[in-house]
Amino acid sequence: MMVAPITQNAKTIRVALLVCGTTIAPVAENFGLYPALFRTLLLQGLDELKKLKTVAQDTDLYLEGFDVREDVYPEELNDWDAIFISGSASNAYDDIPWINKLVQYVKDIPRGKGAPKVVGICFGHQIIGRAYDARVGKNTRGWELGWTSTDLTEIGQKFWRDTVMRIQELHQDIVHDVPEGFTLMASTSHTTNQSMISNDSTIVSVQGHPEFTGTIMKEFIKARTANGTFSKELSEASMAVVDNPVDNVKVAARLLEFALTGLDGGTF
Ligand SMILES: *[C@@H]1O[C@H](CO)[C@@H](O)[C@H](O)[C@H]1NC(C)=O
Ligand SMILES: *[C@@H]1O[C@H](CO)[C@@H](O)[C@H](O)[C@H]1NC(C)=O
Ligand SMILES: CC(=O)N[C@H]1CO[C@H](CO)[C@@H](O)[C@@H]1O
Repeated sequence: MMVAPITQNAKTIRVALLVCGTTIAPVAENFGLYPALFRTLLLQGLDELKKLKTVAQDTDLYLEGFDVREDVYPEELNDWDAIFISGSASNAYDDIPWINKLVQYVKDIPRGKGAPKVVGICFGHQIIGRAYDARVGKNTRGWELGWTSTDLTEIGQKFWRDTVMRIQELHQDIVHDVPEGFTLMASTSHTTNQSMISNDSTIVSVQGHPEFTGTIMKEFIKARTANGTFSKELSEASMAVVDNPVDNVKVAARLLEFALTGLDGGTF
């Protein structure tokens, strides 16, 4: 693990990624593990913010992964602009030590000025749900898989600056409630709670995977169809639309902007 070269340089956006799982071999070989996927995504988001002139042209991104399954966490929370929580093949509701510790860690992250923003992706979204006392569990509708257009709520439209969020999905677990003090931002008919924001604008979560492209998604579909996780029908239906356009870069840009300002900055 690299040591964080944290500087006082305000032009570096600092993201600590809590790594909760691994990608599958064909994805790891070609695109890397979660830190590499998130670095690629957020760098694209940063380029978008530069194009929009939301950030200075010499703004940089520093992202470091912390393997929370091995009990590795950032040392100093205030070193970071945002704490991202990754996806995982584990169940967010399982009563096992590393997951229980992660839930407690998320609960304990301070929520004031100067504290890092918190961003949960897929499993990370569910960990945030659990940390704030929502019920988390399996969806009776089964897997939501591949390219999906999620409908944005009024607050979601303001935050994500669109009417839909098109994103790759890979989950059967869901957050059953919107926790108290949070607002729903996106829904599908399969999964109501696709994205949430805390009312104090310090925590945002997304059920889908902005770090997955269609190419990456295809590898997951192939591997998990081969091992019997996905039926042939589900696999074929997902493969048919897997290359549809997604909003990954826009989502990344908004998450970085959120990391820098949240609502206090008036950019909501
Ligand atoms: C959070 O915001 C939502 C939407 O604005 C509101 O319905 C809800 O009552 C708020 N919750 C709390 C605890 O303030
Ligand atoms: C199928 O593979 C995935 C990893 O791609 C793994 O998480 C899952 O447990 C496997 N399922 C079965 C039934 O082997
Ligand atoms: C507030 C809200 O929309 N809650 C929903 C979250 O998702 C579950 C399961 O899909 C719904 O039953 C809740 O109504």
